[in-house]
Amino acid sequence: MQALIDLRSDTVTLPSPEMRKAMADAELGDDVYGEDPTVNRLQDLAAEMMGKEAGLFVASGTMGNLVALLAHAPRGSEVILGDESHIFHYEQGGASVVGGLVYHTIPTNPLGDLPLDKIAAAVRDPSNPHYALSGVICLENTHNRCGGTVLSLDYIAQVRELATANRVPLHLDGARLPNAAVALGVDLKTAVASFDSVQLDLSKGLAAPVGGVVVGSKEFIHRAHRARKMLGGGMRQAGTIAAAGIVALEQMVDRLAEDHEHARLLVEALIEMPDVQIDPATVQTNLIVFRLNPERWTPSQFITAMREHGILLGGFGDDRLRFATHYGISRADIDTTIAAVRQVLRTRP
Ligand code: TLP
Repeated sequence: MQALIDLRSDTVTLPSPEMRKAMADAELGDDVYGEDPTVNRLQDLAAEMMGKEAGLFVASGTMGNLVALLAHAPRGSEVILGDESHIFHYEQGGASVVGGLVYHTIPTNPLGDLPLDKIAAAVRDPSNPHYALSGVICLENTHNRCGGTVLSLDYIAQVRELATANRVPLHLDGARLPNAAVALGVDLKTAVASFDSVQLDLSKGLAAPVGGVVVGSKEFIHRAHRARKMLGGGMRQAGTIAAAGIVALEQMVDRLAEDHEHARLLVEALIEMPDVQIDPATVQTNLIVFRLNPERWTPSQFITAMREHGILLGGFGDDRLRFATHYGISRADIDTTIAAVRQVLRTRP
């Protein structure tokens, strides 16, 4: 049987041979005592690459965002974030459940940015006792549900100004920050210079098997570290997996350009096809979010038909579908996918 071409997500990536070797050879200790040299090395490397004082290894992107929100925002304060953000949609309201925080959502523009006037209006007047305090503002780069779109440095700088003027910290859900940096043609440090804290996933496009890193000031990381322990994220000999994270940061960032090129080739073919509805302006990195003519296809019919051709793709539970290109996908896989989409769409004359 032919192997499946799995375009559901970049989370399906398997570790590179270099990662497997680094994992086998990793020097280990008990990280709850702060004694795992490999975890410490990963945390220092992540902090250095993102130009922050300190880093923290976390089990997942969800845990990274949660510890960051808990570290920034006092109980009862508000998390200002987009209504299309991953934190709002897919993280089970963790900041409310665990931290007593309130989500204050703002409408998201189609390319993933939040209107500046809406952010400004969401920030509360701290002198008025009717209001909750504003605890943290969150952006997402690249933006998942908007199709892997990239926020410009200029836009981010404007949000920074607003956050500074209102003394509210600014957090980045940078699950796919490396994709954003590659698309912008800047290093990670430049891409996150405006943020107080960042959560970056090692297990998406960078292909490490598990985990992410959170970076920020020493004081912030101290609080995030306490929150991680409360959540059960003290992982003992975690160097076994952190070792792959080091390889991910050192070797896997630049190659993301290849995934972006594959996405571009795929979208160029898709826009020519009948029944496919897609705004090519949203395809800026490795994600392709699109719709099909609803009179002819439901998303689940299309997913099933593609699976019969050995190709997996995902959806958002509404009328949108998603292809994600990644480390496990070759140029030949893209050609096979294009041919399969053509064939499947032809089955409805
Ligand atoms: N995204 C996953 C699914 O949860 C949807 C995916 O396949 O795209 N922030 C962003 C922007 C994300 O896209 C994700 C994962 C996370 C955070 C959470 O990361 P994990 O899955 O490691 O908890």
